[in-house]
Amino acid sequence: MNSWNDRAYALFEEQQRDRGIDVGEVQRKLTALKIETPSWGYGDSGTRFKVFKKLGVPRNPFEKMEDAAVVHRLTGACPSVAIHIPWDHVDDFGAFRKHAESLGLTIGAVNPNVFQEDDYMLGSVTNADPRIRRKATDHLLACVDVMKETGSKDLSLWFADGTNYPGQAHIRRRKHWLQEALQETYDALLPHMRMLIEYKFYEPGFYHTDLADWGMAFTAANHLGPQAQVLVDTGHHAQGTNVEHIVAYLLDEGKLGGFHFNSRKYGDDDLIVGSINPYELFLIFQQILDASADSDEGVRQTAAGIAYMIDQSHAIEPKIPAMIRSVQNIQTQYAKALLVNLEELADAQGRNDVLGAENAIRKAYEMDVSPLLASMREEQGLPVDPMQAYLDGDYESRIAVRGIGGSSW
Ligand code: AFD
Ligand code: MN
Ligand code: MN
Repeated sequence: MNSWNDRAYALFEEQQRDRGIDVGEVQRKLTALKIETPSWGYGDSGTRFKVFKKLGVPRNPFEKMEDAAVVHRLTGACPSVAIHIPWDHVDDFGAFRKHAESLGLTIGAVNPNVFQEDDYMLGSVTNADPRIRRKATDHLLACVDVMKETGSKDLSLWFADGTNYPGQAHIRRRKHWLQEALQETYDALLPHMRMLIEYKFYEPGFYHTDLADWGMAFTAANHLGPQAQVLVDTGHHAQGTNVEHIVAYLLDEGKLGGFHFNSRKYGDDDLIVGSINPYELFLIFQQILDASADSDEGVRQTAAGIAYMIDQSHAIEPKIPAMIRSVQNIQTQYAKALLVNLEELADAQGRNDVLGAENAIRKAYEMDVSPLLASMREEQGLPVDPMQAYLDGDYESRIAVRGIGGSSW
């Protein structure tokens, strides 16, 4: 590192040593944090009002992998890519897997799409028409078959199913139809696979959504069994929801399977994670790190098995830089959470020292972790500033030949 970084790191290490924090251990855990990027985050996407098409976005799933490989090459933190079916349907998933592997990537979670065909206007697995429920369930089963070819472990389920008006549909019958589809799909999973059930409190259903909150997803997962867990999308909660409380509860119940990271101000805005409320992201990681140190092995295992996935729609910002920024924001808040002295915190909590416990958390959040991030990247032979490294490079100009017209789907 340059002399400034060296001096900053030396001061940082001394500051942390004096607080009982082992910076070497912190850096090891920070290096071990792997973040899955979404194939759909590289293609054109937008809002229901407009998709602003960008020059050079991928024209096919293979090119999405090439863009994802750039993010991984510059950050060292993104070795897997989630795919979305049929947006990422290819004739030969074995060849697709080999293409990803040739780029230093693996194919991660498989996301079925049962929300974009006309048949699904009034619901997919909860549709009153048994023909449509069958069609949707068959798609879920087909995605399990894709997982067998891509070597994926996680089936990541989100349903747009919901209604717009009171009385439109029978909510309890829909609950049973949903569970039937989940059960049939769950029974098709191989022993190493997981089903991650995602919830969302509204949109596109504006009156009710069949999987509207963590409790419904938790209950559905519990009815299925140990290979079903909950996926927390950080943008899927009503205003003011305490997301880190949900995370703590699901961790303690062994049912936190993963995240879809993004930021929200008002709705499911799919903004760059950590850009609106970085303290929430820090507090989520603090709960995970607390669970990682828990005396209960099951809680520790749940924390260790979390899939950290980004799910964002970069409507106005350039795709690859937005993904790099997202990864940097995740690493920054995780690094800060690693600086919480858990013994100091537990001691203050045990003494009902309100301000002491709050301070034990907040002061870690207020610390500058840039020397640690620089050291971690330097030790891996990575650019200390991955964003600047991308901007200084020529990848953006090289992919311009793709023209305009690529899309997420
Ligand atoms: C939309 C949904 C949900 C889902 C994602 C990918 O709100 O978050 O996980 O699309 O299918 O953002
Ligand atoms: Mn999501
Ligand atoms: Mn969403």
